[in-house]
Amino acid sequence: MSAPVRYSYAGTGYSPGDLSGYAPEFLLRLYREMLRIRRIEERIEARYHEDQMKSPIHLVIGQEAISVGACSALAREDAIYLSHRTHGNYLAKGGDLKAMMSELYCRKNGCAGSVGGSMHLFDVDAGVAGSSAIVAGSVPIAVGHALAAQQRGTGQVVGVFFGDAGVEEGVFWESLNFAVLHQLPVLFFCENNFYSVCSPLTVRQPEGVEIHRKATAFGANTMLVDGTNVLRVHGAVRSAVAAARAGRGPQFLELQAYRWRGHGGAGDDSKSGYRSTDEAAQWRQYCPVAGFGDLLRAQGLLDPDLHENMESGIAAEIDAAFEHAINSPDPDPEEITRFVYSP
Ligand SMILES: Cc1ncc(C[n+]2csc(CCOP(=O)(O)OP(=O)(O)O)c2C)c(N)n1
Repeated sequence: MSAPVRYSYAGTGYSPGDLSGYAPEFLLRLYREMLRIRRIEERIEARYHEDQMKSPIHLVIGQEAISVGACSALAREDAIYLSHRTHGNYLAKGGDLKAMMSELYCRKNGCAGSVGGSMHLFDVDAGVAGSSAIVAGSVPIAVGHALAAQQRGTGQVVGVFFGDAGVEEGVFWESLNFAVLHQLPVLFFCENNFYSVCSPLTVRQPEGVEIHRKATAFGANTMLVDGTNVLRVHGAVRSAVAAARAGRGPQFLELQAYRWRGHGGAGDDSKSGYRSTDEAAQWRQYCPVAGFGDLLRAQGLLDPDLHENMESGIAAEIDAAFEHAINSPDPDPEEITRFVYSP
């Protein structure tokens, strides 16, 4: 394999020991949530060519264990901020699917009133406090939210998701420094999928430099986590949440997984040449959803009937969400400039 990935810790696979200490209902919930995200993404992808979803999209297939593992360790009152690759984290935190689909179809009742699209999902009730298409743009906002939580003594922790390119923005390091200085209750979730659009980490960062180690040098508590294993993610985030809530300051987690689809839009981009088909095939062996399902089956926790039941329930929910979005009204033309600021 021609590997641009220099220090992969991901793809360790699932093992029976991972399950110990977890209730079967919780394990099945994690599996169902990952499966649900995968099926929603597949449906979006399958219908994107119809050109009715008037929003750019960034699919999260391959990274579901990060969304579900992290959000299952957060309380509903905790807040998260997202990057442009929003769907998995929004859904895992409890964001409303119908409102998300209406937003992708640019309908009036979309979660951002049709003016945001896929890169600007939010659901305040579920703690999805905001998202930004500007790389690392959400990071200082999340840190500000954590400062407010600390000053008000709300007990809330704030998580912010960003990709490996997020740490190539100055504002990220300024924000991390400020968070460490003030020991803020903020969790930095760096979803390292090894690419920024078509550029691998190898052409962007010096050899031998690991992202989490740079964050350690800034004084943050850091962890390197296999982001293809939902239980490793959950366990790491649970301890990070406990530390942040106990006043031990910001926690930085580098979560490694692989983006299976192209950077944006629908479909596989493996023929475009910036990464090898071998590399993509290697990573597919560590499917976060199938790997966990196989383990649950091997341990007698998931049988064909239960699986079929999950699949049909998810399919019905997706059908209803698409129908809701497609049949919802367009925004009023006179509203189009409502939030536009022009001096
Ligand atoms: C400040 C800024 N610079 C450049 C871009 C263009 N851009 C959009 S997504 C992206 C790559 C993001 O990669 P990463 O943060 O690793 O997230 P991923 O897409 O891999 O999830 C870039 C460079 C942007 N949106 N904002």
